[in-house]
Amino acid sequence: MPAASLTGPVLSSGMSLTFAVTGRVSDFGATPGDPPDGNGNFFSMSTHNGIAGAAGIPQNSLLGVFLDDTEPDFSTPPSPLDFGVLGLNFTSLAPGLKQIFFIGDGLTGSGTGIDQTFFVPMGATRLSLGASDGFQWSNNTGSFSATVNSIASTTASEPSMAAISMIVLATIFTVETRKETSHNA
Ligand SMILES: [Ca+2]
Ligand SMILES: [Ca+2]
Repeated sequence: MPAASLTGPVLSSGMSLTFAVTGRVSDFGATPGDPPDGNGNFFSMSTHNGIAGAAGIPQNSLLGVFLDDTEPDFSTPPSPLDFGVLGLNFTSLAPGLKQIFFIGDGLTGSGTGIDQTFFVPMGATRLSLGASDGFQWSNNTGSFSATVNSIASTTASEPSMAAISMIVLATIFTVETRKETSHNA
């Protein structure tokens, strides 16, 4: 179960998102010490309830998943993303519906680098965020706070080298994510 969600008309296909994430968590009830990029340990999440897990996920990192309006387990899950292959420092990522993806601190580095761009998949109406945990969903402490910036793409009215321009909307969403739930319970 996700810890925080964005829903409604704030999401649309062709939009991209960036994230600014702060906070620290612990997956075993200790003083929260792990930042949004995780703690350097990695694991794989299995697929549950129609939502694809993911491989190469940092323990205690911030993750997301896009959903449409349908119940996820009513359709076949997609293939899991493998962040051991994709890496964590990508400049952009285009996750599909129902594919859990790594967000971390939203920067190409850890606490440094440039904003990573996440493309909203076709049909997405919901974005859920949560921490990856490591084991046992009931013993987590701390929180992440994510500010989500949406960027709408518009097609230029005449052909040009820059057919797609990006416009930053004024809309900024702030969501709290708590470590009380996880995707691998
Ligand atoms: Ca835990
Ligand atoms: Ca990062």
